[in-house]
Amino acid sequence: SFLLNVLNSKEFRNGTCDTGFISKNPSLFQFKTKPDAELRLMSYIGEIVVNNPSKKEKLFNTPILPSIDNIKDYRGSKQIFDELGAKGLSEWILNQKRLLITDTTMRDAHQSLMATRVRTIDLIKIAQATNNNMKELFSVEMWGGATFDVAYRFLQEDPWERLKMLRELMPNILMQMLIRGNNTVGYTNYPDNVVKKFIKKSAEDGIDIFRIFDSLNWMENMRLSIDQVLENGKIAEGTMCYTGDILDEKRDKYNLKYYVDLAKEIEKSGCHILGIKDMSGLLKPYAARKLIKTLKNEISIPIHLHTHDTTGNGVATVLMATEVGVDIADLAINSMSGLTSQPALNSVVAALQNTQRDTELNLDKIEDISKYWDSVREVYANFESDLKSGSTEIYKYEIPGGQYSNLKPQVESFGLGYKFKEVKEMFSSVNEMVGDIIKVTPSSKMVGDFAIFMVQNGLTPDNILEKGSNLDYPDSVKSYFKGMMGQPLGGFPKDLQKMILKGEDPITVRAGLLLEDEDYEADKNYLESKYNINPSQEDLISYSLYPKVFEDYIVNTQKNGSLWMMPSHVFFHGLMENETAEIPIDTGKNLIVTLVEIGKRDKEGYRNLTFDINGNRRTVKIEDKN
Ligand code: 3PY
Ligand code: ZN
Repeated sequence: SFLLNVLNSKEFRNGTCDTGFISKNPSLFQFKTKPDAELRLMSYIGEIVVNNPSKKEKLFNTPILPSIDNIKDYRGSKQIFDELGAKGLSEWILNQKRLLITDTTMRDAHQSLMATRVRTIDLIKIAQATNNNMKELFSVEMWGGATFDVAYRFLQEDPWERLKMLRELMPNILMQMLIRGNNTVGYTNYPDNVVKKFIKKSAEDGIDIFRIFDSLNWMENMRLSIDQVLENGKIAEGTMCYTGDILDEKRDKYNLKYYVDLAKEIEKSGCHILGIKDMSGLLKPYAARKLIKTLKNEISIPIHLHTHDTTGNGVATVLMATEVGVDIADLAINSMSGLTSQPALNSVVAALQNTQRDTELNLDKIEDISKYWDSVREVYANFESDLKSGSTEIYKYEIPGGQYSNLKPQVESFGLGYKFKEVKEMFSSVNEMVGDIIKVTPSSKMVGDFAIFMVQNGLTPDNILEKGSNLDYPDSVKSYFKGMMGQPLGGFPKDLQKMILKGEDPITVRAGLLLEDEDYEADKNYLESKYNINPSQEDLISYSLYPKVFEDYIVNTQKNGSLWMMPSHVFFHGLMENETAEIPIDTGKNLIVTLVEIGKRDKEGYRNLTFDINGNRRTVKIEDKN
C-alpha cells in the first residue's frame, strides 16, 4: 500500500518528486477509509460471489516478482531518444548490429490472447522489472489499440492513469502505442481536432513512439496523425498493413511493388521508422525475407516488423527478416506469446545468441519475467479462446489475431455457434465480394460483422443483390460503404454500395474534412453539470472518443469507488469462503478482507455474506439472481 500511495501521489505522478520526496511527505504513510468504502467493496465482491459465473472455484498462485536489477545511470533507448531526438534515434537504430526488440506483452499479446483484459495493477507490478531487467529492449508496446476502450468498458479503470504510471516505472525504455490513424483508438474516423488533441495529450503523458496505420492502407487517413506526432517531437512509425502473399503470383493486388511504393510514400511523409504490420500472421518466412530485403534497398529509414504467430510460423518469419537486416521486431514474453499473439521473445533471444545479431538480452532474467506472466495469465483464463495450436487455415481466411480468437464467442452470441465454419468461410467470401481489402481494425470488424450478417440472413455473394435490397445492414457495413473509414484500393463495388446506402451518396474525401470539430467547451459543461465532476483534459478526450463508454465508467466509479488497485483474482473472481485478501482502496488504505460465510438463500431470494474487514465483522445482503 505504500507503493500505491506513492503511485497515487500527484507529485510522483507528475514526475516532480526528487529524492527527498518520501521524507517530505509523511502523508504517504497515513491511510484513511471513507465511511462507505467497505460497504461498496463488500457489495462488489458479494455480487460476484453470488451471481457471477466466473466466481472463484480454486485459489490462484501468487505471481512471483523477480528481484530488480540496479541500473543507475544506464542509458536506455529512452535516454538516447531524449538526447538525439527522433531523427537522431532513427540513425542510431540503423547503426545497431543487434536485432532490436519491442516487447508487446503489455498490449497486443493480451489483446490477442485474453480479449485485452489485463489490468493496470498487473502491468505496473512488473513494469520496473521490465525496465531494469530487460533494459536492452528497444521499446515496450503498452498502450493503444483496443486497450483504451476496454480499460473503461470492462475494467472500470482509466487508461490515461495506466499510461502515466507506466511512464514513471519505465524511465529507460521507449514506450509505444498503436494508433489507427484518424480512427485513433476507436472504430470510426474522428474530427481533426479530436485526433490532434488525442496525440498531443498521449505524447505529454508519456508515449514516445506512435505506430500509425490506416485500416485500408490509405495514406490520406494517416497524414494528420503523422504530422501531429512530428509536431510534438515524438517518433512517427508510419505503418503499412500486410495482406495477401507476395510470393503468390496469382494474387497480385498486393504485390511487392505495392508495398515498396507504399513504403516510399510513408518515408516521404517524414516518418522516422517504417512499420510493417502483419496483423493476421500472413507474412510467410520466405515472403518476409523477400519483402524486407527489397525494402532495405529501397528506403533508408529503419524497418520495424510486427507479426502474429497464428499460423505457427511467427518465429521463422522473424528470423528470416533478421537475416536480411530488419532493424526491430515485435515479440511477446514467452508465456504470453504464440497462437494469435506475437512470436516468442525468449525463444528469439536464445536463437540469436552468439550470432551477429545477438539481442544482448539476458535469457535468465527474461525467463523470470515469463514466470510472472505465466501466473498472471491463469487469472484471465476465462477470456482465452480454446485455440490450442497454430493453424494454417488463417492463410485462407486472413482474419487478424485478436479477431480470430474473439470470433467464436461473437458468432455464438448470435446463436450461430454451430455455423462457425461457415462464418469463417464467409469472412473470406465477403473479402472477395468487397474487392479484396486490407482487413484490420476497423475494416476487419466490418468484414466480420458482414459475414455474420450474411450467414444469419442466408445471403451469398451470388444472391445478395437480389435478396438483400430490403435489409438493414450492420452499422460498420454502412459506415464502410459510405466511405467513413476511407477509400479502399480499387474503390467500392458500385452495385453493392448503392444497395447498402439505399440512395445516400458516399463520401470520396477523408471523413475529417467533413466532420465538424468536437465542441470541448460544451462537453465540459455537460460533464460538470451532469456528474458533478471537474473533467481533466484526458477525460474530455475520452468522452469525445467514446461518449457512452465514458459516461458508464463515471457512473460505475461513482457507485463502486475506484477498483483498479484490487488484486485481479478478486476483481474477476471474488473470494472463496475463508479466503483472505489484502485490498487497497481509493484513499490508499489497505483492507484485510476475509469472506467468512456465504449465508443460505432466504425466502425473498437474498443471501447474507459475512466479511471480516480489518478485524471487524460486517455483513452485506446480496440478491441471488440465479
Ligand atoms: C488494433 O487496431 O487494435 C490492432 O491491434 C489491429 O491489429
Ligand atoms: Zn498486432
